[in-house]
Amino acid sequence: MFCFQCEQTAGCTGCTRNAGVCGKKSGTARLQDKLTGALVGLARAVEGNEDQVTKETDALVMEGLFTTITNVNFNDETISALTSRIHAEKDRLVPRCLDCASACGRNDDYDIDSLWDGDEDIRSLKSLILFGIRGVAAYAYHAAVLGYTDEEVNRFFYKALFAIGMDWDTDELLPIVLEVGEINLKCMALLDQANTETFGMPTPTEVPLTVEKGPFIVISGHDMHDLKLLIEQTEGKGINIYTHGEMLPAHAYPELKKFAHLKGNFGTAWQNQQKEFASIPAPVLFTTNCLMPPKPSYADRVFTTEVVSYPGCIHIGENKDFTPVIERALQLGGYKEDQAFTGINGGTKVTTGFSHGAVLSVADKVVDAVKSGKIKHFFLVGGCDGARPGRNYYTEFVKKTPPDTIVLTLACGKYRFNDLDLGTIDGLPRIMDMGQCNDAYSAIQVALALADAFECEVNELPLSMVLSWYEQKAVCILLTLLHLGIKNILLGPTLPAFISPNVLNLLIEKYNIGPITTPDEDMRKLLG
Ligand code: FS2
Ligand code: SF4
Repeated sequence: MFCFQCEQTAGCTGCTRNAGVCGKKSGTARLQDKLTGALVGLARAVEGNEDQVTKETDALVMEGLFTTITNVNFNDETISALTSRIHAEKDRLVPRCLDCASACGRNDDYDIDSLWDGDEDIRSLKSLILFGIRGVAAYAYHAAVLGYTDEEVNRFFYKALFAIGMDWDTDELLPIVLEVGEINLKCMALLDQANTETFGMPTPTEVPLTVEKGPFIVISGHDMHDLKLLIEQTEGKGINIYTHGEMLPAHAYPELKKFAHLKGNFGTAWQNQQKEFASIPAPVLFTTNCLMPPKPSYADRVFTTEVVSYPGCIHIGENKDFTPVIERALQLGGYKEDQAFTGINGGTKVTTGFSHGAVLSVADKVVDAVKSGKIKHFFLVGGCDGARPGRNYYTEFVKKTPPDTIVLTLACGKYRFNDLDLGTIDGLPRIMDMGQCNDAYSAIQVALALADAFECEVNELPLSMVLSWYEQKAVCILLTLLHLGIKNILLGPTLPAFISPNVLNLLIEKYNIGPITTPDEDMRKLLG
């Protein structure tokens, strides 16, 4: 196997043995490569047959890309079945290829090994495209579930997949890399619209970390629609719902928070799940990544839905009947007494919901605080969490931010510091959680609004971005920031293995992107 798509890749170079660091087996990795090769084949078949593309074709591409994101699908059976569906769709588009006597190979699947074994700069650029569109596809998938799609986003998937299969050089691939960022901005806007029109504009909300006595279900991942369905199906059944990981921001949406049995948040970021789920008397439902291979101590309490799948775990299918999860919750019964859990810094509650709507509603206050010198600097400390040592950098960095600065955050990396009480500035909390990784859209909106208020470029604002990455959604978000021309981003805990030295130099020259160093040194540099 060869896989180097995530931050924890073996030796910071690539997972090559019998299994990846994430637990993905070599056979599964090969099937995921085949699936990706089939998607490139489908994109080839679409070329010239655009009028034959249907909603089902688009949905298949989104599902195929999303399935191969880190910590989503470990199930050979479902991956193979999906590949067969992609092949069947290709056969529908180019039926004559099947029985052609002199096959030209024009619509063949792509052999991903030729990418992994190819020139390192081409491999780097194509990896940025491939991993980036995997991230975009996840966001497009969540929006589509709520009935929101964007033709331009869908069309781009075929363009990008087609490019991956071509023998193109740096000059041809680089614009497509940046286009991934541009399209992702559109896609995050689409998902923001889908979430806010469906569930209302998030407002700042305090979320307790205590789990109350009685039956409960923990729901993880990013899919708000699944959460809504689970809340509705558990109403009046004496079962409480607790969010986990990236589901935490759900508490801030009016149409979700109105349910009294959506009680609080359980646990911290994804990499702690094997420890945190080991002894809870409740089932856990995964709607998306990040799923780790469940330990025997709790594997029979793990349920999956949508593209998430793990061999042996019960999967809730398209009918969305959560009865098996509900029955398990009632059978396990929950805690006998309330359990007071804390965040990793000892805090008993966290706050979320500082969406662009919430922050921009007090934009005057923010602008005044900057003008009067009460706020000297903004930091966006956001992104994914992970298991690699050194990620406590982000906790230390936030603790060292001066009292006249604001920390905006998003995604699961915030669990390193979101239970800290850093106080307020003129009533504005010093830590503002803007939501999930896709709510980077909110951070971008706020940055653009500030630039507008101060009549300057985003790069001229007293704003620094200190980002943490892990999986492929972070890749597309980073590409969006680069597409917007944002400079001086600090990235950690390590730089992606798939960025070759030449591509890195290019990013440094154009965007001055750099690795994190130490909290003290970076703070000095950023405030310097
Ligand atoms: Fe965190 Fe995992 Fe949000 Fe990522 S829970 S690393 O999927 O997309 O962030
Ligand atoms: Fe390794 Fe990450 Fe790929 Fe898993 S997803 S095999 S950990 S590089």
